[in-house]
Amino acid sequence: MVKAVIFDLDGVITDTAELHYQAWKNLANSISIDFDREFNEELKGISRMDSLNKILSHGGVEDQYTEQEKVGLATKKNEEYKTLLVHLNPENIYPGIKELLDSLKESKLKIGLASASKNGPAILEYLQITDYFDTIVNPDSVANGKPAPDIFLKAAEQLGVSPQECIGIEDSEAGIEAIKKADMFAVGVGTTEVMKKAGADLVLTNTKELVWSQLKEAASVKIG
Ligand code: B16
Ligand code: MG
Repeated sequence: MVKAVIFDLDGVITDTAELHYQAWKNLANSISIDFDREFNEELKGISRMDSLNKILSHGGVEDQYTEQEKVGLATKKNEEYKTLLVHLNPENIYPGIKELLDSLKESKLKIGLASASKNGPAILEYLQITDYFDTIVNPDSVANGKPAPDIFLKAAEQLGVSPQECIGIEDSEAGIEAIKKADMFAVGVGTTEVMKKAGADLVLTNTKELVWSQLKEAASVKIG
């Protein structure tokens, strides 16, 4: 039986990818690295420091910065990102998400957040949906980021359910891989080709389609 639903944040609950894009682009351009939307796609679900390392190697300068300098660059990006986050409000919640959260609460399902973002709790506050969540995993508390299963396993542990009783919802390839490695039912929101390739059990093209009765039915084939 499904006992919990574990959400990714960026790209599933709201669109912070555009804000990450703006902040990373400014940072990259300030050190003479080109940065476009296509490259930004590769950073979805990837941690802040891993994102910076990808950007530096994209610019061919990964060996030119000390670890301390890299922390400085990541901090600079995050400071700008945080100034963009303050504009988030409940209108920025993706379609269907609030309805899904309400249905889950009514059906007494547990709700968890498994986001790679250290800004996750602040984003939930801006969106005014913190109270729906029974647990939020601190990404610093797990050894390996997505595509490793750690953050989803930690969410299940914190919720007191087994991974096999969980549905995970993700928009990134790395995230779907993480859910599958955690032995959960994976719902991918995105293009069928990409999500299927990553191993999603159910693919939806829009968050509007995240309807609890349908998720439950799809997952019951595997979870029971
Ligand atoms: P922060 P998710 C991820 O969130 C984003 O997709 C990714 O682009 C970002 O680098 C990462 O969070 C870390 O975010 O810099 O705020 O700690 O998709 O796992 O919810
Ligand atoms: Mg995401």
